[in-house]
Amino acid sequence: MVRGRSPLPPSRQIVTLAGGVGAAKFIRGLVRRIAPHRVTVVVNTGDDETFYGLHVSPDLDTVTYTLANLVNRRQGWGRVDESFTTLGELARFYGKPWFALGDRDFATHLYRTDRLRMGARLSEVTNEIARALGVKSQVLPMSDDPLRTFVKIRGSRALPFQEYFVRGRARGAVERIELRGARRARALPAVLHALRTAAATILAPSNPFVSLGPILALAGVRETLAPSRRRVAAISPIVGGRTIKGPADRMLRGLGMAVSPLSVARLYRDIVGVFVVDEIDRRYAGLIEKLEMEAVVTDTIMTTPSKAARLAEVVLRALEV
Ligand code: FO1
Repeated sequence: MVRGRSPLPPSRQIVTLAGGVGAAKFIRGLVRRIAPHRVTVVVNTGDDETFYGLHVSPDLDTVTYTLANLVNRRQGWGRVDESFTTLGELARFYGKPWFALGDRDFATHLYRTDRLRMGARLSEVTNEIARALGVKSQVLPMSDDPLRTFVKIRGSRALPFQEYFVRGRARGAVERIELRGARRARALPAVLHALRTAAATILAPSNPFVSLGPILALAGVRETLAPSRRRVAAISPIVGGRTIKGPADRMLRGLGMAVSPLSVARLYRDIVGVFVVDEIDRRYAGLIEKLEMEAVVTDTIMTTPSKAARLAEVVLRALEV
């Protein structure tokens, strides 16, 4: 039997650092190119919020539902075939809701909250939910400790992320992003272990401030990535001067940076060796290489799962996986 050359032992993981919708799209492509059990996803929990007394982890759920093939693909979050009877009934008591929690989704939040009240860690519960939904990849919250992202916009107090993003529709000039609890929160030991032993790490095309920022703010994460940055790739969430989804472009502008892939590359220069930009941004490749990164130019728009898989393939090839 002729064996294909396998440069890596099969157990070595491909680790992806992820926020919500953009990351999930990429991961859907990644698991078409790499066996799902070789994929570890480290997920932002800075967006977590309490609704109706329940612990809601939107990014964990977006990634888990996507990997379970249960996500509402049109909106990128929440469950497919969803109904909103419970939310409608809750409106009688709480008034008109601004955060759309569906009936199927409620079951996840009820289970998570129940288990946390019993004393289970968020990482344990996340694993239980992923297994129950048939997910083969490892889904890890960045931390078991609370870290909450707040966004300060001009003329307002700092708002918890979901209030800024969903209730406020991400409007207003961003003045500051606060990662409350970042100094106290510890990265999950399993996250640091996964980063240390990974075949390669990929920073998904997520918001660098509010999605990947909280993960990278945890002590030990940047320090673990830096020595092996040649095996770390990032995909630009900025394409043609704007984001595909979300407020990263407004945040860059508000924080005094140009809205370009180069600004994002600069944020990652100590930890990333391969930076992937869209063809429309080819002109930045030379400037990115001056940051001692390899610039990879490809189509990064993931309108279909097969386009996401093609992007994953390009990234894996650049990382020599
Ligand atoms: N995003 C919205 O724009 N509106 C919503 O009502 C909303 C509800 C929601 C419920 C559960 C969940 O897991 C995600 C939900 N999201 C909603 C998405 C979420 O706000 C963002 O995608 C992330 O927090 C940013 O990554």
